[in-house]
Amino acid sequence: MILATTDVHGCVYAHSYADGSTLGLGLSRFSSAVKEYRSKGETLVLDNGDILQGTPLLTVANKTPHKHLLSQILNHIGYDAVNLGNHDFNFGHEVYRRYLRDLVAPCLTSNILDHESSIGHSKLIRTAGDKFVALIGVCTDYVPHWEKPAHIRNLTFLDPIETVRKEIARLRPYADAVVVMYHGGLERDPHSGSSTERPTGENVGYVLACLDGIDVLITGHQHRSFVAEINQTLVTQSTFNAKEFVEITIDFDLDVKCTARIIPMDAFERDEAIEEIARPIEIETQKWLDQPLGSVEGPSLKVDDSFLARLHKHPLVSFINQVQLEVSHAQLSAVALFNNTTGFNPDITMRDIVSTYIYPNTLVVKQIDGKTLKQFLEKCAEYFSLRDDRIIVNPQYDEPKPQHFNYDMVDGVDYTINVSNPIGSRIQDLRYKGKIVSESDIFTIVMNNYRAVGGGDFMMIPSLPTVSEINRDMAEILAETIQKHKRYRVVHQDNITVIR
Ligand SMILES: [Mn+2]
Repeated sequence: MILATTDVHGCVYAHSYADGSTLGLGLSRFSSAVKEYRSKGETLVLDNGDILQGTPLLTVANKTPHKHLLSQILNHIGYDAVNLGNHDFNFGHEVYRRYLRDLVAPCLTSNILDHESSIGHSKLIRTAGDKFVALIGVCTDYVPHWEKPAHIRNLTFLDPIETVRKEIARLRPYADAVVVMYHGGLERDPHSGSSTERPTGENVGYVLACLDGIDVLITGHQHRSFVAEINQTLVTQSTFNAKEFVEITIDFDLDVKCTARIIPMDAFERDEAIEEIARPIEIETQKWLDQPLGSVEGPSLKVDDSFLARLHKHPLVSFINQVQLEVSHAQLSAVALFNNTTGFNPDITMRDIVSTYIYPNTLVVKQIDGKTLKQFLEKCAEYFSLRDDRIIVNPQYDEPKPQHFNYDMVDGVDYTINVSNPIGSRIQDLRYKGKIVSESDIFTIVMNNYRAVGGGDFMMIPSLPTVSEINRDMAEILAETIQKHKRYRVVHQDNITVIR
């Protein structure tokens, strides 16, 4: 039996850091699951990456220069091997190196080179008496399209398809079964095979599944749940935040027969032993989250309906842009509301900030001409579409993966999005200080580092000249701003009109 987690995103405890409510997720529950399976028989436990980022607990743990908390937890659970995901590079070299150093389980990731040598290596594991399983791990090579250059300095990302092909050729002769973990998703529907996205190379799981010689392909990254068979390869993906895991059975009698099921984590109780290991850092995290920082004055920054918050540009957007403009001295500022944003109460604590600004982003100031600004806004305007004459969210931003964080709203200019017009010609009446923007006008614009390297397929952005970089976490910048002012005045800009 194999149990696999993917996209755990720092979820150890079964509670919400936003409001303390109990949730049916977390590695603490997974630990109980592993104990139960192992009491019944041999069980290999694997993780497919994106584990180091996503909760305040991990933000604190990553900054604590001791034995890495997650390594201690994975050691206790008894993981057999891990793979790395794109978010595992978010805190730089020191953090993922410390995580891997302190982990008993080997790292499999063989398509990322650190100074010419591979971060991880494939493994042959003996199981079921005299059978050998080859474990191969690769990560999407799209990481440089999202990550801060400093965090991936001296790293080389090789093509996952070529790497897997080579590893299969090398190990297949010695293995009874080949299991590949790929921190990436599927570019096609797993059942029908029809294309579901532009072929950027971010997700190549379908092509991988079609390679000969793989028995099981464990995917991730898209936070989806499915089990499918593609080219006689069993392909799985379980969703994020340790809400589920995949249970895979390999039957070695009668050739090799593989089956899998997605198991919800809420079927298992929390394991006190895991929570005990995390306790010191959890206490520190809760203290940090409850720090009162100050208050904001002006319109409410609470988000009740996230569709309306984007359609009518919520004051929360004005607030974040206002802070970005102040700290960067740029003329324009772009920001998105992340998925499931709840916003701020008037008295703001660190808890409000980290549950609203969930990514460890920094800021970059780019120089942009009027023509490219228009292209940028046109790309943003793809977010909306029409159904029965009503404005809705373009379904591509919901399925297969929610990507509401790719709808940026720009302050410093006024503009109208006409959703009735075809994609690419929806921006109207684009003005800077009342004057229509011409193609040759030049501005400075501040945005997060993800967007600055083109994240979300904003292909017009990376080649723009960089004016400056502010290498501090945006959550930290927001906290400092409020702390400095005690009472921070938000001036809402009603500058974006969405019509049909
Ligand atoms: Mn992920």
